[in-house]
Amino acid sequence: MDYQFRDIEKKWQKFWAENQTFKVENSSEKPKYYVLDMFPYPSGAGLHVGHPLGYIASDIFSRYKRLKGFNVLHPMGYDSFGLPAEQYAIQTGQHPAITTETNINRYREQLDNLGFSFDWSREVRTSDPGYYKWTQWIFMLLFNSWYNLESDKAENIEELIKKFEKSGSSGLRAVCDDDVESFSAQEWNSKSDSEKQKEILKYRLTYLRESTVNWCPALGTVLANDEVKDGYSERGGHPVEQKKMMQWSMRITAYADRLIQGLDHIDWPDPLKEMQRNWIGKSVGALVRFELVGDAYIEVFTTRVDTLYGTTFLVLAPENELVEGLTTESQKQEIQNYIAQTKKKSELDRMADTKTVSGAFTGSYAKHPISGEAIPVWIADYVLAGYGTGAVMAVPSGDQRDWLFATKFGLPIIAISDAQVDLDVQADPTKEGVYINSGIVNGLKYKEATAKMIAKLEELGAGKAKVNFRLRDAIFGRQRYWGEPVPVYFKDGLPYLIAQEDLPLVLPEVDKYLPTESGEPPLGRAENWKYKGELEYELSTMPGWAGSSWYWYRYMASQEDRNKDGFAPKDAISYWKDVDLYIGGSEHATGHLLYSRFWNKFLKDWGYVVEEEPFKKLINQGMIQGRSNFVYRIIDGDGRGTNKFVSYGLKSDYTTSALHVDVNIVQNEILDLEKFKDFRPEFANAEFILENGKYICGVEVEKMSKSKFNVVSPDDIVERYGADTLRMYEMFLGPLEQSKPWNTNGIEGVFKFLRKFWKLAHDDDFNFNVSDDEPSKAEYKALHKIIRKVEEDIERFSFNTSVSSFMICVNELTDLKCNKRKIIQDLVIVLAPYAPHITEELWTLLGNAPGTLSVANYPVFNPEYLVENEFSYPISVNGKTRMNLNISLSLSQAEVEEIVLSNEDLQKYLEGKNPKKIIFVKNKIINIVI
Ligand code: ANZ
Repeated sequence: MDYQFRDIEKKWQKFWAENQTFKVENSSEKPKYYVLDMFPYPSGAGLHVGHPLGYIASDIFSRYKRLKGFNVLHPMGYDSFGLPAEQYAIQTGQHPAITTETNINRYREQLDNLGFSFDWSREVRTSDPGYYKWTQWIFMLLFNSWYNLESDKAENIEELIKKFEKSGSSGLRAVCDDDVESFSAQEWNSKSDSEKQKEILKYRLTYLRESTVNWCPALGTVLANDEVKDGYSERGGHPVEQKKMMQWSMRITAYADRLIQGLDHIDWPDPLKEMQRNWIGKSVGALVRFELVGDAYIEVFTTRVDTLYGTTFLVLAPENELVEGLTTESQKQEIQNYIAQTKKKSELDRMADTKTVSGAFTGSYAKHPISGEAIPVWIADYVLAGYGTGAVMAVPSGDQRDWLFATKFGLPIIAISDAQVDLDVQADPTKEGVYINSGIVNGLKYKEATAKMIAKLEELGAGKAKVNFRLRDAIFGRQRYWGEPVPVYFKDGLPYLIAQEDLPLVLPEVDKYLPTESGEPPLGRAENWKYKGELEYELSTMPGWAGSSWYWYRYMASQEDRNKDGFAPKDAISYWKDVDLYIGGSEHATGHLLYSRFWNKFLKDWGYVVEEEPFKKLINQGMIQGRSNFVYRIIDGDGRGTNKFVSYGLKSDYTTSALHVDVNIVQNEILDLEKFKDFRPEFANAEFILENGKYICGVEVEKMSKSKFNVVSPDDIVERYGADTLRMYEMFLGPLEQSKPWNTNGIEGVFKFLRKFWKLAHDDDFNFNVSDDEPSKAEYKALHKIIRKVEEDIERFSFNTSVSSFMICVNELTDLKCNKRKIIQDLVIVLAPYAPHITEELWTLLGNAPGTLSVANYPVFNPEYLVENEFSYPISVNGKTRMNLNISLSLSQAEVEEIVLSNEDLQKYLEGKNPKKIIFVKNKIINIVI
């Protein structure tokens, strides 16, 4: 039989599903390996060819690991709470659960078509009450926890209460709100219950507090910082404003240091780690107090306490509480005007603007803590209310914005470094010079000056060392319907947890998915929805990141013991421990990937999980961009579109406007005119100016999106060429991490390769035909080359390079007319991770039991088949070994040099230079001197 991919693929997909081939156990003699994909939000549009890229890579890796003798957990599920289903519900009235179910079914069908080896029995859906029961449970655990800086971990809130009862707040080192009280045990014990609750709330790891939030009126909800881009919502592009609201927050800042430290122990892409480091933004500096009249003072956070003598004014954020009291009568109007003006700007605008400064003088002065000089106090919007103390000591000779400000308002500028000759240019005393005009630190260098200044401030009680983080506590509430209800009710205005037995707190039915008339979230519409029939529930729901911050643990529970011990069975957690390989998009760098690490550390503190970091290795797959096609409509003299189109090569003779055309009716840039007329019926009678009888379309690379008509569905490709071809082709497009445009033009090549592979084991009449003869040396060589190559490639996640090697191998074997069982059987195993269907079919044709291919043994590479004419040379550049290359011993020095110098991986070490000399010792070493 010829290669009947449709029948073969359907047959095996059915077999795998019926036999639960990829169902995995939570215990095994084999070592464990956990491969995780970022689970999708099931959108209405279904999958396009870009979505499965990461899934294909992770599936290849999972299948490969099974062949290598690992017990592999490779699950899939759905992040199924979210805005689109809710927006659709608002428009149509259809319950988001129904939309979600439909979309999930479509996703599942599409995923099944691609032959993934997921253990579907472990599927999770974040919107399923059986799942979100545990999301709510984790929320409750956070509510019942506080962060003890002494033990550097989260602890039971009961322990804190015991401490209060025994010794009050003295000696306590906790992460908490700024406004916590100090009290003795006696004072604590005499507080009323609600007074106690109020105080404890300031310590809980999830708490309710008035905070400034990103409010998006058009979406009717609060957005997280990473969901806002340049003052607009990432979804939908609606304006976002700053608003104060009572909000649930998560004290992620308690984990700031551990989140930074943990990055050193995980194998993630460096740019991604750097993004997290910047987002957390650790700053080592000091707090310094500038006294005002009476007991009052302004406290600033500075990373440059060494520049204290260069301080010529203080600047407060316009929102700083001290502003009102500091403003003198004569400055009142000016300050009010300025505050009104800054209200319009978002925090992002304020941070982004480094060129212009504006501000106003309060009329008051503060006292320099060491020199005692009077320092004027200003307000300006370049100082942010939510960072540090919301106040800065301005050092115009050290900081660019302070300098701009001083210049604009005629404030003094004091040089503080002897290297600072020209005051227009900020000299950096950390790098050069010694201090001048700086009292106690004159003549010192940066390090000593910083230490001396802090010591002096401590002595005076006017300051201390302080580490600050840019990271803020994470807002944990949305005024929307389609999310997890927060398991909290209110009594006397204070929040309390519902009882654990009452979990899950199920989403109530509502008549509409909109806020109530009085502006309450949609849950406010639910009728008779009260705790114990009388107490008000919290009406906001959890944010999108709640359900995805722990889902990889839920997969550890096999279907049978889903609710054995809690969110996942203890023995399963101690067996699977963490995710060995996580593949997903880089857009989650500071959202999902940070929140997940936070919850993981928290669960670890409680002993519910065993590893400090959840994802050992992470790879970001690149985006598959769309390849858009265009037709060119001729514009007449009045600028109006005519009913005429000109082919790409002739368009320069006309004025034209480019229109997107559905890429599915274009092949090799040639437009199918009949289909075009169906696609745009308004042009059914259009005239086409052709070149060589054809209409050629223009091409551009853009984001893949419906509106650009460049979406390629995997279903169409699978229908035409099969899933095995699609899988290999997606890998063939280029390195996994790189973004690349989709281009169907090369897919035939991959399809032909698979046919050729099929043909190896079949005669000219397509009868299955393999020989039991002993293979020749050349045949063994071809096989062992590919065994080694694929192993090396997969181990370093270089999937694209394997595909071309497979092609070379099959060509070699075809030339050798090889149909030897021993060769084909091993080749089938090596190719199985990439093309699982065709290989399963051949595996059974070879006489093996159906379904056993997935647990076959990966063939062992035997270097003897390659030795006689190859040597693995260590390649050095300027004496430093950079890599090993296998090179035939029969080649001349010139040929060897050519191979070495054209090696892609070596280029970065050559730094674009022409080698001065190449030292070549046959059978030993190659050293390149640059
Ligand atoms: C004096 C100084 C002198 C500063 C100098 C810098 C250079 P990072 O590294 O981001 O933590 N700052 C403090 N709080 C601020 C706020 N709420 N809004 C805007 N700026 C603020 O930066 C800390 C530095 O940023 C602090 O050190 C402070 O200015 C400023 F030559 O103090 B510096």
